[in-house]
Amino acid sequence: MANHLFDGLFSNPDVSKPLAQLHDGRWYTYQDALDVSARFANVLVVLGVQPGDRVAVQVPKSMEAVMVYLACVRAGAVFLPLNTAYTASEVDYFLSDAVASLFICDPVNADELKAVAASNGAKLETLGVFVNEDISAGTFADKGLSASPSFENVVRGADDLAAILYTSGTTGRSKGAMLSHENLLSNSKELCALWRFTADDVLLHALPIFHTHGLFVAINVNLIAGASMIFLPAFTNDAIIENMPKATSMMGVPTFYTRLLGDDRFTSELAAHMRLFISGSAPLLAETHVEFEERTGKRILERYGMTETNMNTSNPYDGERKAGTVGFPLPGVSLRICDATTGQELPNGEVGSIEVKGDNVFSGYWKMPEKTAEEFREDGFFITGDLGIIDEDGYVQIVGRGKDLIISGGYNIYPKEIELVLDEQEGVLESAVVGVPHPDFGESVVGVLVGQNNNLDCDAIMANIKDKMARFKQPKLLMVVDELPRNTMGKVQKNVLRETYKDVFSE
Ligand code: MLC
Ligand code: AMP
Repeated sequence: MANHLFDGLFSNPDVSKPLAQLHDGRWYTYQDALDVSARFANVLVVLGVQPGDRVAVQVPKSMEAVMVYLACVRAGAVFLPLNTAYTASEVDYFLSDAVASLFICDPVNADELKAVAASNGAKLETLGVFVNEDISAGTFADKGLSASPSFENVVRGADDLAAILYTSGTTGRSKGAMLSHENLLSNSKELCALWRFTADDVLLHALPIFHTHGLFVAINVNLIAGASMIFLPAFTNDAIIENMPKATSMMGVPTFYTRLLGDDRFTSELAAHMRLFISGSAPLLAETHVEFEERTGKRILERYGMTETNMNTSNPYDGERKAGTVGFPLPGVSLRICDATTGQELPNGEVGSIEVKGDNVFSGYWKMPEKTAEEFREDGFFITGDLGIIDEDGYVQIVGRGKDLIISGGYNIYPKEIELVLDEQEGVLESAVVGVPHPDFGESVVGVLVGQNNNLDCDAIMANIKDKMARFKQPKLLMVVDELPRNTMGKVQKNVLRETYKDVFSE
């Protein structure tokens, strides 16, 4: 019986092929993936998960975690991955908003998260990994070992929900982007063809798997191609340099590339056999593109996407990969540049709001019909919040953001969420959060505070916000000022703050 996404992902007939080489020396074949995801799907059913139920998952990167994703697809459940850096209070919001029926977490965090799951009516399971029987006893993975390796997939059509991925918003409240089977499948099929992935590829996988890039772009493309991955627990220069000789391709955020360029062991000899380096999730500086080519003789292929839309554009595989651009709209994606206020389409060469439409675009935000309506035009185009132009050769260039967003090392941070927490701190009258250039993360967070009196204790504030938000969102620097710059309407001039603090991380 048809399960739209699963059938599309596993259309490669050679099940004996390796799917992933793990850092602990284990291998997963495609047959292993079929067996383990079936076992896990059976466990989901035993735990009472019904088609359409949300299964929230916050676990360290592992193949078992990938199998939970596939098991959810097979069981018709909605997969809801969560950044491992989220604190208990952040997890609480996601479980409650999504009304998750099951929450799978890291055994290490189970004690802390037990109450959070219980108060939201979600069953709690710990994932466990197959590598060590002692630590896996009683876990979800352990239950999988005694379940059947065959499972009749739940029938799911193109429009059925496959996943909800939360993205923060300008109001400070995270929104769940609802992604259907077809949103995910159509996009990975296009990318697989465009980037020429085949069963001969070996992808160096060092991205986290709780976001679109590492999960849907990397893993789905790999599965459709019938390719293999070297599945690393996280990005480090050491791991990449050690494993590159066995790989053909890599996907990364710009920080991966700047870190590698800062390492003398990353040479043209090391990269000579590599077929493809792809970058996305944040702007790749044109100078990084140029430096990379000078070092390796390879041109990084930059593409542009977002959680709500999967991938929208890509530089070409064969043609000119133009530095500082994100290439052309993917086949099946309509992209236009519009006047942000009137919605009027603008001619090429003019800066405006980037809007997209296609099978890749999500259906809306979970339980937020009004927010959804605000971000779609009447003719179905989604307003990305990014500002761009289409150049004379048809390449899309992102020139800024209409939304107040910071992208740090590929992670999105909405200032409002941080400001709300800073404003609550003792002695703080008001705050403004901006992103400024950072040599490693591209952009980094600076919090600018106005105190009720003259003795704000920034160290105490940093200590106090530790448990309130994920580490990557916390300001890397707090500055105290007498007053925030404002325009005549009273609005904080963030451009002035960005200019004032633009060199704080490079000095
Ligand atoms: C880690 N830290 C960060 C950070 N990552 N701070 C700000 N921004 C980040 N991205 C914190 C750590 O907690 C640590 O805090 C300190 O900064 C230094 O950490 P590190 O050891 O140097 O970082 P590392 O663990 O190596 O991680 C850096 C990274 C990682 C770049 C490898 O952030 C990463 O994998 N990013 C990829 C994000 C991603 O996949 N984005 C895709 C989104 S999908 P302390 O406690 O030491 O002070 C999307 C759509 C699309 O955007 O188009 O793809
Ligand atoms: P996210 O919500 O985490 O999916 O992040 C999506 C945002 O990342 C987009 O709206 C863009 O602002 C940004 N982004 C993704 N890819 C690129 C890129 N290649 N260049 C510039 N910005 C990008």
